[in-house]
Amino acid sequence: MRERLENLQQEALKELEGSSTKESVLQVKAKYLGRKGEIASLLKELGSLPPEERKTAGEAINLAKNRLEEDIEKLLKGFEDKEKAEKLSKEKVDITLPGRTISLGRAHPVSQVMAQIEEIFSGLGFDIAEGPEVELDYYNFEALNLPKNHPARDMQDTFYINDEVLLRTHTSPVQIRVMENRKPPLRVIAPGTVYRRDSDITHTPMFHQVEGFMVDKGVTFSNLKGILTLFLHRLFGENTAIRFRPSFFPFTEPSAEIDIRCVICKGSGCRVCKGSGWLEILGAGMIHPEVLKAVKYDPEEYTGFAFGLGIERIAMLKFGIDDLRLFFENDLRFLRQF
Ligand code: 2U9
Repeated sequence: MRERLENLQQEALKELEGSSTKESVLQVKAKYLGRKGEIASLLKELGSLPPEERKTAGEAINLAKNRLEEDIEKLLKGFEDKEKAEKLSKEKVDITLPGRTISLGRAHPVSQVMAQIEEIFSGLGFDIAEGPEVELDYYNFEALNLPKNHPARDMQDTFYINDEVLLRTHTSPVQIRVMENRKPPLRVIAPGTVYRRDSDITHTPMFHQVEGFMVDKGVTFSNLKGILTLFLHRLFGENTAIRFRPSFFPFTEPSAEIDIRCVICKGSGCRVCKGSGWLEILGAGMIHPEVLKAVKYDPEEYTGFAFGLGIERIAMLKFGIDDLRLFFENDLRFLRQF
């Protein structure tokens, strides 16, 4: 037994010396120290020795086992340290390199104007409401006093998904949904993206609007004038001259268009205001009784005004931008200016 143990130890050491990889050391480990390995089978044979020899033989085997384990662990640790050192040297970073600068973004001019308009109306007690961009024909047209055969529903202007579903052409459907779900008094604005089949120098198929309305008992055209004058003064400056002109919209009666004195030429006439000295900024009017009926409000009890404006147009005037397409080209040289 002693001789076999010594041979086994020598053999194991020789095999370890010849092991140049972690895998081959692990193979040696399994061969000698594994559950069915050489040492284990020697230990099993202890039972067949005379009882007086068992103790010393057992101690010798355990001693050999421990030495072998130590040798193997030392070798394995060596391989692991080497692997780690190789990995670290590959991952070395040059801490003297300058760091990457964080480039700061900013809000798109359309978003900036939108935020400013929201702030003004929030200050006047208006809530902000949102709704789906893919809308039902009913909310986009029917409930707004635009029945199926109405000329203002011109098919050319609307992206239809099917007979009843479309991309909203204005944010008015948001306001219909609000009125369906809430009772007056109501003061709400609906900012958002809208879609029209229009594309030329002054029109893009997607643009942004803010619409708003106020409904209560006894709301009059004076309230409309007061709120919208205050709004335009806050947006364009207290000294901006404003005029109201009669107009027509199917969803308001009476209706008006509201102009401000041209911000470019201050009224003397230029290319932007087409020589008139005035810029059309807002559409508005008293909400049509048919619209109030559609949301089950009694037009004898409640009245209200509504208005709408295009954000890109306001942004162009505020920032002096002369080409609508610049908003949608994502050119950083343009966007960094605001
Ligand atoms: C409800 C009832 C009435 C919203 C209104 C306008 C007039 C208007 C245009 C301005 C430029 C749209 O972006 S634009 O092309 N809007 O002139 N909008 S009154 O009237 C409503 C809205 C909702 C329930």
